Amino acid sequence: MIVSVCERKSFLQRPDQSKKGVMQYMVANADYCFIVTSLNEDYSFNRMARYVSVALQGGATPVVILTKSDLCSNVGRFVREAESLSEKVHVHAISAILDIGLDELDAYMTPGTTICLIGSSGVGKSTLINSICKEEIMKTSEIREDDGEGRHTTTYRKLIELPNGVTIIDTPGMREIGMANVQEGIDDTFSDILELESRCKFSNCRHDTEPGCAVKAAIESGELSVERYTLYKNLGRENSNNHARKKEVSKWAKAYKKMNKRNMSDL
Ligand SMILES: Nc1nc2c(ncn2[C@@H]2O[C@H](COP(=O)(O)OP(=O)(O)OP(=O)(O)O)[C@@H](O)[C@H]2O)c(=O)[nH]1
Ligand SMILES: [Mg+2]
Repeated sequence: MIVSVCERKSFLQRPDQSKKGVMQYMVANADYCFIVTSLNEDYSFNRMARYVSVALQGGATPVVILTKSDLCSNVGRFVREAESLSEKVHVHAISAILDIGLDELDAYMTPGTTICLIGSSGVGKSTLINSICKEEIMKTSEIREDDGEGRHTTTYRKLIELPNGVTIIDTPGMREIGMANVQEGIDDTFSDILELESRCKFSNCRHDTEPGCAVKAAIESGELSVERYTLYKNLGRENSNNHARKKEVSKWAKAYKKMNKRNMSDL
């Protein structure tokens, strides 16, 4: 029985890889989105930028959790790099196995808060949840030895209500996180670049050959790295390509509907 329908305050979605132009809903009403990535082969700055953009677009606060710090000899470098992604992002390095850094996460555990965990398979989402709950609620399993990939142990979303009033949502490991309908989230993640663009002499500056270009000046002075700017552009391009594809699909859907109507009236 549906008792009431509450207003949705956040909503994370990504493009469905198997159906072009269709969005797949991941989770709703999360206050914090724990973006879980392990400090081994899984670590990817590009992927992190994607997750952060999706979280910001959806209205959840992105928190990057770098897991398996016990397997990494240079944790500080990765923390600094993750922090450099966006001023909107919080970063914590933890080891669930050795109980390192878990106390830093207490700050998010306030009654009434909802936290979702997303990331690739095998990064330790369910292990972290078990550590937070101090109980084996979720099944976990070893990553594959040959390529370090996870085994997709969690196959459904699970909402866990803790006695302290916190709700945690575990999700199945994701293979890919594409960009679609997420331009605001990308802009939010790379707000420093937007700020630079606003300082260009011409409002329609393409940051190419125009004089008074603040983006080019920042790249030349080392304030902005080419890699960061390229990543911003590439994510934006992918997003608009997917949008275009969506439009194309709806164009065909409309034509199909029209054709069906005509056929019906012929009967
Ligand atoms: N060394 C080390 N291993 C860890 C840590 N956290 C998790 N693991 C191991 O990583 C493997 C995968 O952990 P899971 O918790 O099943 O990963 P998951 O992200 O839930 O994976 P899916 O359910 O497939 O999405 C397990 O063998 C864990 O014991 C950690 O902090 N350090
Ligand atoms: Mg799991």
